[in-house]
Amino acid sequence: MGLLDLLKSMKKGEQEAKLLILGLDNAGKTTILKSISQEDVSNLSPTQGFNVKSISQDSFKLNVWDIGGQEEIRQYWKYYFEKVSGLVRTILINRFSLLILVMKKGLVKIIRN
Ligand SMILES: Nc1nc2c(ncn2[C@@H]2O[C@H](COP(=O)(O)OP(=O)(O)O)[C@@H](O)[C@H]2O)c(=O)[nH]1
Ligand SMILES: [Mg+2]
Repeated sequence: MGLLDLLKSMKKGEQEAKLLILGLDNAGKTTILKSISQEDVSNLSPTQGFNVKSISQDSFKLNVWDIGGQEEIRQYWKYYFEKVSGLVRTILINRFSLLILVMKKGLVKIIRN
C-alpha cells in the first residue's frame, strides 16, 4: 500500500489530507518532497520558508509541506500542525553524529554497570 492509499484509507470520506515534512537543514526534506511529486532532485537549493506540493489521485488531494529547518524558523513549526494527517521527521546522520551516538550508548552502559 502506497502513502496516498494509506492516507486515503485513514481519511475515509474526506477529499484532502495534509502531510508535514520536518527536520533540520540538510536532512533531506526537499528531496523527499520532490521525490514524492516525481521531480528532479539533482539540483536542490536551501529552502527559504517552506515548499508545498499537491498530489492528486482520483478525487483525493494530498498537500505535502516541506518546512525550512533553520533555527529561527523552528519556533513557527507549531503553526503548521493544524489539521495534519501525517508527519515525516527527517534525521541527518553523518559519521560524526553516528560516532557520538555510539559513544553515548557505550558511556551509558559503563555508568549502569
Ligand atoms: N547521502 C544522502 N544525501 C541525501 C539524502 N537525501 C538528501 N540528500 C542530499 O542532502 C542535501 C540536502 O538535501 P535537501 O533535500 O535540500 O535537505 P533539506 O534542507 O532538509 O530540504 C542535498 O545535497 C541532497 O542531495 C540521503 O538520503 N542520503
Ligand atoms: Mg529544503
